[in-house]
Amino acid sequence: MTHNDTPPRVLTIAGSDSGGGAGLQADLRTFFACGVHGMTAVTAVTVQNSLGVSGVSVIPPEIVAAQIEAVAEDIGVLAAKTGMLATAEIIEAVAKACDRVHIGRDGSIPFVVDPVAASMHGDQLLLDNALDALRTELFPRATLVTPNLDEVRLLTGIDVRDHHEAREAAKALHAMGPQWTLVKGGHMRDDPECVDFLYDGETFLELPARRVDTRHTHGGGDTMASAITSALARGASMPDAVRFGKEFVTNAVQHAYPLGSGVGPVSAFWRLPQETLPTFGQRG
Ligand code: PXL
Repeated sequence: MTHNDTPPRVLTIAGSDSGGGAGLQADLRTFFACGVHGMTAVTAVTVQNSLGVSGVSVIPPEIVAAQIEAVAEDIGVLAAKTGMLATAEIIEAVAKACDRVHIGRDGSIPFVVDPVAASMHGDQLLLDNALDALRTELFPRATLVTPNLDEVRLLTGIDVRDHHEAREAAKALHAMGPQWTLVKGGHMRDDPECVDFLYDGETFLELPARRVDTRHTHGGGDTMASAITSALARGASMPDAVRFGKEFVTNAVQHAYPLGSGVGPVSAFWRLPQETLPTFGQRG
């Protein structure tokens, strides 16, 4: 590819994190590091810093849908993902817009649904009554769903404590309609291998990775789903895309940096060649 060739185009349907750690800011950073052109359908603006979320303004559902259609019709979308969707009305509008532009399992465009429900500070990013819409409107359209264990509990009622329960949860989620299910084990504190379970309704692929000891993991789920989406846009099979995403996020957690006085973000910078940047001095 020369510098003037159009790269693969990917879309994130997600909320803004003013602190730049998670949400669409993490998605765009990851897309860049994965060599794809990132586009955004903004669902909500959060007022946020490293200490948590102190305000949310939700975008009108028809504006979310219009963003999806505008970029799909002109620029084209090779793969899409969702992050914070905020309300049932937005989820319904996203489902309809995706159908119109063939994003999702019955269209031809891979669709990764990251069922974001809360921040790691426990701030609510999805209204309680929107869980049902997520299950009924988006899961059947998803090529892949990527819940962490907190989201697994909200969606299935299963409180996963070991690998057997993780597999049972993947089966319960798969019955809700996605083509592939990824149950992420990062929140299973006493598993040193952070095993993730990828399930297609028949077989399990188990993906272990080293556990990194850091409290700075803000945006980890967003980063992994974005890396997977980028790989799918580049033509990877689902197992290869998920292996790539797992490797990407493990390195990003390894390079996580402190920010403000709270929780810092995982870093997509690990993939950039540092030596190409000139040194200008430090402003603190
Ligand atoms: O990491 C999940 C997430 C997604 N989107 C937004 C967020 C967060 C976590 O804080 O703020 C906007």
